[in-house]
Amino acid sequence: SDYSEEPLRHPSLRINAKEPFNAEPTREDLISSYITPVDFFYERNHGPIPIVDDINSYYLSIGGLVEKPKKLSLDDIKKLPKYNVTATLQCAGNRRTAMSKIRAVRGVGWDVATLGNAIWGGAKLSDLLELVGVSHHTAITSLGGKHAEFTSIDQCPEENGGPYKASIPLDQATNPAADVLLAYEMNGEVLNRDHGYPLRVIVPGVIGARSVKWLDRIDIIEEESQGFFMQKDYKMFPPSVDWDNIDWSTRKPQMDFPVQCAICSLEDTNVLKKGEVIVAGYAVSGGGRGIERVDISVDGGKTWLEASRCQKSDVPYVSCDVTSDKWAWVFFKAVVDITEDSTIIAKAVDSSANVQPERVETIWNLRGILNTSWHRIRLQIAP
Ligand code: MTE
Ligand code: MO
Repeated sequence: SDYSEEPLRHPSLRINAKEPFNAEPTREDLISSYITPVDFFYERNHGPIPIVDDINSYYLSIGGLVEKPKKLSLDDIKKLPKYNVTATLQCAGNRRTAMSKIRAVRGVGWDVATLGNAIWGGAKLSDLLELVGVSHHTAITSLGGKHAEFTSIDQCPEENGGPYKASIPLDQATNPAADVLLAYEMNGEVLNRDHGYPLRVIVPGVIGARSVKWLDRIDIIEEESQGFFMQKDYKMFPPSVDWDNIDWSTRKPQMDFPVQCAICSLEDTNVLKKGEVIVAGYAVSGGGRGIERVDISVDGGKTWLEASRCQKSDVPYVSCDVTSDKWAWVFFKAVVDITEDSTIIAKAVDSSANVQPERVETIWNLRGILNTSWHRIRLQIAP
């Protein structure tokens, strides 16, 4: 694979793997604004970043089990109604490093910042599918299609050098309310190469792995995509399954993200003076479920207080209303008084009253995905 023409990246990103390039911002940078600047937005790649240098020869093909297959230029896609959707994209591997401390897992190590919140600008997939005769009333096409498969133009070793692929159910793909986007803008700017130029899919509320970058084609297919990342990766296994007894076919590809939160104003271990400490971070759930509550404990879980929550503010440390960005994270904040060595915990509850698992041991899985256990950090009082 050729990594000689990778884009320049912001020097403050923490690089977890160079080739392919995988990096996340610092905790502090992550919560410095509600809308994550493109420079601080994590990157998860499985191969070199493709180059599309002649946009006039770029076409998106839509085919498979449709009656009217089509090839569209970027201009054609831009003629469809444009939507701006604020959505948090989170890698299923977020917080993997902490899970790997229980028992080794396979995968790139990540701290708690493998996510970001952007304003994605583009066309709705539901509008595009109307153009090929697939509407929301036909959750199955006349030719028997039940899933929309996205294929990129990159090359991944896991796909034997072929392109990255993923699929979502047709019912979600054709539903305007699901807000699945073909995005050509990120935070009002042209989508950059790292994040999928010229066109990527954004599937709000779902693990990042389904939001295919550098989109080449969309196919309506009968079964879910048989690609590596759908069938042999990004599935949640129980702690009893290991590499010598794994049967990938027994589990479904992970789609919705469970409820998650992490403290970003502190590191996992801290030495501080006695006094006021700011406990702030993000909370987010999948499937469009909002965050109902964030609980903080400063005594290892004996007693709890409720943090204030905030959306839409560029000043994360000021309490404000949680408004209606249903696909986006909320920031939380609590100011606590620390007089002795402490374990601080944060845990969130979503709008369906889903809670986070207390201990990472109970959700350990061999690929180290979906570590949504209570986030605990250690605070030591400086002598
Ligand atoms: N799309 C392609 N074509 N190739 C990839 O390697 N990685 C996926 C997804 N889409 C990937 C991809 C994964 S696992 C994640 S978490 C997100 O893209 C990351 O998107 P980002 O790099 O823009 O943050
Ligand atoms: Mo990911």
